[in-house]
Amino acid sequence: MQETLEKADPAFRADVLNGLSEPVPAIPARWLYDRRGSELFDAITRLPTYYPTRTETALLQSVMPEIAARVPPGGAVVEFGAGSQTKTPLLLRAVHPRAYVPIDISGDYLKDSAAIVDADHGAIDVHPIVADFTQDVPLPGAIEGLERLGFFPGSTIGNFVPQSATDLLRHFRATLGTGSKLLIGMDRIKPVERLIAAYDDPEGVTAEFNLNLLHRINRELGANIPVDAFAHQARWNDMLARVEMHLLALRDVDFEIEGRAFHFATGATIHTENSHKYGPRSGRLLLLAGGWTPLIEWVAPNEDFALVLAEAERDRFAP
Ligand code: AVJ
Repeated sequence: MQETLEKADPAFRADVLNGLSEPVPAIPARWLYDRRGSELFDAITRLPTYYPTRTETALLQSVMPEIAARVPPGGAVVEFGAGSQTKTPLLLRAVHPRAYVPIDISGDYLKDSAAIVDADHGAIDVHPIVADFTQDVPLPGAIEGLERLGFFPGSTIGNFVPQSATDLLRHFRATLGTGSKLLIGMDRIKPVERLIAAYDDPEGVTAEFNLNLLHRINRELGANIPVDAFAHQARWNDMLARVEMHLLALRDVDFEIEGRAFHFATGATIHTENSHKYGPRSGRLLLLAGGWTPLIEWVAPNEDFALVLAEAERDRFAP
């Protein structure tokens, strides 16, 4: 007990205890991604019904020459997140930057970022930064004067409610500076059956991913949640244009976290993640609201997924 409590991240503890005490019980999605959660998410990206990763990767691959034509070589690519083994090398190979700056709150994930690049990009300087990219991040002096391209793939923007997404985009603008560009992936609104299949796969991997959060709470906060009393649930919220993940109580359940008692009645849920989907105009309006002017947009077959290249224009006195 003593040991498990010592390991607990105080921010995790606070988010869980406060989140479960709210009128609409919810836990911020970032806590889904411990080591096991990240492994499970990785497995999700390979599921037949989870279309976003393979769709975005194929789209990136096909539009790289067009991106390269709009981004001069010798600049700096700043990735918000630690980078993926497949998407990041595609971009670096096409754009030929001088520097690559991955920003992630977890140093663990950043350790692999240098390896992503070093394998076949000896000429690129890697400057990993351990920081929370939802805030302004001071960039290393070494990239001063280099043109900047921000990279935010994966539809991670969809995790943020529009108000936070707007704030996030404004922080990106402050971090990268006026005149910089941003390449961002956004998932599109599509028929509900396909959305639900992507977030409630027949293999049960997303269910395991969601339920892992309860195992994590038990392990790290010394709780006694009966995990089998909860089921994974994926819902489409049409008004807010998002897929929601919940943990649904299958029976009346009582448990304790660090001596605090919680009760969930049958049918009550813990909201664990949002995945907002955008139409062409709502996606571009979000970017504009966050201080980014869309320059060009590429859309995957079936309009399943969009990549937008946007620019942080100088503020204008008049339209
Ligand atoms: C990593 C936030 C892009 O919302 O599609 C996938 C996370 N959750 N299946 C997404 C996720 C359940 C994913 N993002």
